Amino acid sequence: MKNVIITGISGQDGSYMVDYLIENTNLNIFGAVRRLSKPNYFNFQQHLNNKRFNLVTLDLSDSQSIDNVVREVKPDYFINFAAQSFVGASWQIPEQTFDVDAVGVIRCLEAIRRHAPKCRFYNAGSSEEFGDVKYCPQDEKHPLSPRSPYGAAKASARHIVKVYRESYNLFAIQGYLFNHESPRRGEEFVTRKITLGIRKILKAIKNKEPFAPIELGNLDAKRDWSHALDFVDGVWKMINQESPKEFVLSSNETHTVREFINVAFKYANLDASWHGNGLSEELSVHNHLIEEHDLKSSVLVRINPQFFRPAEVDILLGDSTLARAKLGWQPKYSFTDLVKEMVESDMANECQNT
Ligand code: GDR
Repeated sequence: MKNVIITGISGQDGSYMVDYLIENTNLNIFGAVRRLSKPNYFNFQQHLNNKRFNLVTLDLSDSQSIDNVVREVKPDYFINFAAQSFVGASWQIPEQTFDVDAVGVIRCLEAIRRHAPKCRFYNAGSSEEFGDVKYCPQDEKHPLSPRSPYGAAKASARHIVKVYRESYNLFAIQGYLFNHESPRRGEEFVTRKITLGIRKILKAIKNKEPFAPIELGNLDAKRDWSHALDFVDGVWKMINQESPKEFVLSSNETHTVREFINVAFKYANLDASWHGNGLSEELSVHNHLIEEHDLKSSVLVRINPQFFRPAEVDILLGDSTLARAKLGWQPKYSFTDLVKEMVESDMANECQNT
């Protein structure tokens, strides 16, 4: 039986990849987590008793831990979803971001080169590598021009993956993944911050309590959002090609943060409208609802300059034509399906791990 190492399994992509491979393959899965004083098994607890699932400790900032696991497991596949993945934080912790997201990839490649040179390696790449984009939509030929320490680290990782691929003849690739979300998305990312904020507001309304608005930064940023479930399928197809080619995975649509908010509030059945401009822009509940529900507050969303970034990627719009044609990859979720699922999941799960 073949072995796969997946890192980052407590997070969104790693945990969905475990689900996907348990369901669709007979691989032995070595799910890697970093040692934490308070372990976080929430997203993969459903597999803990599965004979095909093995939990291993591995830290991208520690080459010994990677070397040990790769030497023992001799993987056929290594899928690296571990990262400091929050762009906003990468200005506060630039060295740690670079160490984990770029140098950590060298550590994985070195271990593979020494102990499992036939192993297929996938590293999570990002549309953030395109940065201040030169043309729309962005395809595989778009130049790398990152705007954040995170984007710079991922672009460096891309170069080192190519260097190892060519120097040692490794099957090593880094896809270009545009934004991808789900009910398992981390709380600090804008989509989940919005859907969790809606949950809090609805709860307050139900309990006839006042509520605090959701505070956000740049509402004009445009992103190409997909469902993470579609992307783990794309990554699995990418790592199983005959030759190591790197593809864009994207929905091929772009929406502003403001549009995401509008659709999310629609699915929460809260009639609302925007007022004001710039830093004073606010989303408020419609007057008829204030009277009907005897609301104690009315502002749902407000701008907080704290959430603006030192440098922003204004627009991302992917072109995944090649992945669709060459891998036969076809995403199943639309933008509205995604927003609906996230809103409904947070409304239903009042006592999740958040
Ligand atoms: P992003 O995701 O940086 O695109 O990276 P994020 O959800 O953090 O931001 C998307 C856009 O929303 C704007 N924004 C806010 N963002 C956050 N987090 N919080 C806010 O309050 C807020 N207000 C506005 C941001 O400025 C930005 O323009 C994600 C990550 O998953 C990366 O790891 C991945 O590589 C890329 O997607 C593709």
